[in-house]
Amino acid sequence: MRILKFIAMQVSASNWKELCRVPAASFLQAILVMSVFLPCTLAEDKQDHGVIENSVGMRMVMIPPGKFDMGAPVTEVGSRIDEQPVHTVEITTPFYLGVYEVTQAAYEKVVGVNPSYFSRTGAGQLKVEKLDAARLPVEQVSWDDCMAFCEKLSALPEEKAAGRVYRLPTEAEWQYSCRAGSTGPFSTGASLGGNDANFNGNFPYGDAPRGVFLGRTSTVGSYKPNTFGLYDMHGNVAELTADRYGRHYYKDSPSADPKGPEAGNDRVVLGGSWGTDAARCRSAFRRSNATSGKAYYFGFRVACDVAVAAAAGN
Ligand SMILES: [Ca+2]
Repeated sequence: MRILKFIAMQVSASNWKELCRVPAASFLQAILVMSVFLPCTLAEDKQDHGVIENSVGMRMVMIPPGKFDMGAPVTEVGSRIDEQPVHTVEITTPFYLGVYEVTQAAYEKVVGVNPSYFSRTGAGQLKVEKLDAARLPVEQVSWDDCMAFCEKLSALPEEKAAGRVYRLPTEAEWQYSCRAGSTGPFSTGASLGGNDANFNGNFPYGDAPRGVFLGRTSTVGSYKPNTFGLYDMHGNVAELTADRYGRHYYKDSPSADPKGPEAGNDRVVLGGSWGTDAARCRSAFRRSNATSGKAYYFGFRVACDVAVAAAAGN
C-alpha cells in the first residue's frame, strides 16, 4: 500500500498520459525496484536524528539537555538591558521542538481556520500568490491562540494515543535551541545576511552584505538549519514562548530550567521576523507582547516532552 500511495503522489494529473505510454514490463520493474528501497528510505526519514512526525505532518526534533550562557554581553552590538547579565542556565531534560514554525496547513488542520495575512485569502495574498501558502508559517496568532492550538493538537486521537502533549517552549528552551551550541550573536556566527534568514536585508549584521527585503513570510525551511536541525529560528516569524516577560528577570533567574516571572501580563517573543533588522534576530534578543496581541510577524513553534512521547513507544 505504501508503494502505491507513493506512486500516486508522484504521478500528477498532467503526467498520467506519459505514464500510460510506458510498457507494462518497465512499469512493473520500477515498482519492484522501489519496493526494495522505498520502505527503508521512509523509515529512516521519519526516525533519523531523533526526528518524529506527528499525525498532522509536523516534524519534531529531540533537543538534548545541556548548559549554555543565556543572554548577551554589553559588548554584543545591539544588546539591550533586558538581555543582561549573561548567566549560565541548564536545561535538565530532553524535549522535542518543532523543526519548523507551525505552518498554515498544520494550523488549519488542527483549528479549522487560517488567520494569516500572507495566505491564499488573507489581506497580503498578492505578496504570496506564487507560493504554496500551506507551507508558510501561520501568523496573526495571539499567545491565547497558541495555547488553544496546543490543547487541540494534544487532544487529537492519534496524538493522545501516542501520549504527546504539546506546549510552547520556555524562553530558556527556545534560546538554548536557537543557539544550538553557538555562543555569538547568531547560530550562523558573528554575522547574519540575506542568505542566512528572512529578515529586512537592508539591515544586516556584522560583516554580512546588504540583502533582499522580501516584505513577507517565506516557506518554512528555506534557509539553512542550525546544528540541532531547526529552521528559521532567526527571522521569518518572531516566535511566542510560554514565559511571562520580565525586563530584569535575568538578574535573579534560576539556573536550572527557568520558567519566567510568576506574575505579569506580557509574554516573551523571540527570534525577530521578516520585518525586523538582523540585530533583532539575534539569539538573545527578546521582546514582550500582550497575550491577546496579534501581528503578521508573530508565529510560534511547539514543544513536546520526551518522557511523555517515549512512554508511548515513540
Ligand atoms: Ca522564526
